[in-house]
Amino acid sequence: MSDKPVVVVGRKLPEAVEGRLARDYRPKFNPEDRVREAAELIDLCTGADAIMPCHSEHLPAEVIAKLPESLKIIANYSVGVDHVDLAAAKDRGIVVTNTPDVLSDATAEIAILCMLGAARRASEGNRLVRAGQWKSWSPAFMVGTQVTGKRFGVIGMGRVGQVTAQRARGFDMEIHYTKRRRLDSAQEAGAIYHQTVEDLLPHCDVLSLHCPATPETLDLMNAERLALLPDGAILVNTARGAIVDQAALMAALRTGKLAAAGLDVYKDEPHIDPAFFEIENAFLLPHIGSATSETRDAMGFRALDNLDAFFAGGEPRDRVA
Ligand code: 8YV
Repeated sequence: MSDKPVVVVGRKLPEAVEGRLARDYRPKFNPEDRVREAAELIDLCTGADAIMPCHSEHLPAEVIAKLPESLKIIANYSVGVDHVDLAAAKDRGIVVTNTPDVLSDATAEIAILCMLGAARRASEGNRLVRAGQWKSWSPAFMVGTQVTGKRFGVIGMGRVGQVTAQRARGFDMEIHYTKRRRLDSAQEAGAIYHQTVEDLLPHCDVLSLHCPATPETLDLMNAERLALLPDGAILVNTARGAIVDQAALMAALRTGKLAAAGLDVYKDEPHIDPAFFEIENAFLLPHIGSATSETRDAMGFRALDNLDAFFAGGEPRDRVA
């Protein structure tokens, strides 16, 4: 009988990642890539030492309470950890890790795509062409918002926020941000700091969200805060759907208070509110912020590095609980 730790693997992972899992652990893979509900997940964890979930596997307190005594670590294949009740894990002495840094570039690319897709009406244009409905051209045709030289605001100037701001500088945008603790001047790289979200919002021609979903940030962008943005602003969300009050966002898009929104994340994914489908000035992507082959591999290796460190008796680099 091998004494390699048993790892429940949440979803189908890249070949190289599954290869390393098979070499160093006794993995319980998910070849069909099904999203497992709580009862099945708990059942699978019987006798397991670790679980490597994605954000699609939900581990609230009631699930964590039913995990077996043998389970010692939740090594997330994600940077966001809002699908795990960290306090409940901590209470049970279960270590939790995530995969920061490795997905910052890929997510920043999607944030810029969302900004440009929203600003330049990419959904509308794409739909029109594909439907064979592009019949004429005129100077007034599909006029959008130019972002070059405008103000780019960031809520949550962490790893992804900083990389995204750097990419926005490529469009000569002036960077504004808010964060609980101000960055040092090297990290700020000329970005203008605002102490509160309310102070920041009037300065954002484009607002990009990069803060985690926590009870404090639930519906952070509500009707009152959306109203503080300049008329015709653009909202970009590649962080978590929970941060935005979707009804308020849709209202702001319908009235034209916001010129457009570029969204990669939603509440209750993948069952997004169908009201979005009718809103022309929303550029919508299906949570693909980190979906590149390089990044998927890197996320798996980072999660495995955390598992390796833990089972070698050390402290995993990315411990969050
Ligand atoms: C991932 C993400 O695709 O890592 C995160 O927090 O939101 C995504 O980019 C997903 O979470 C993988 O589990």
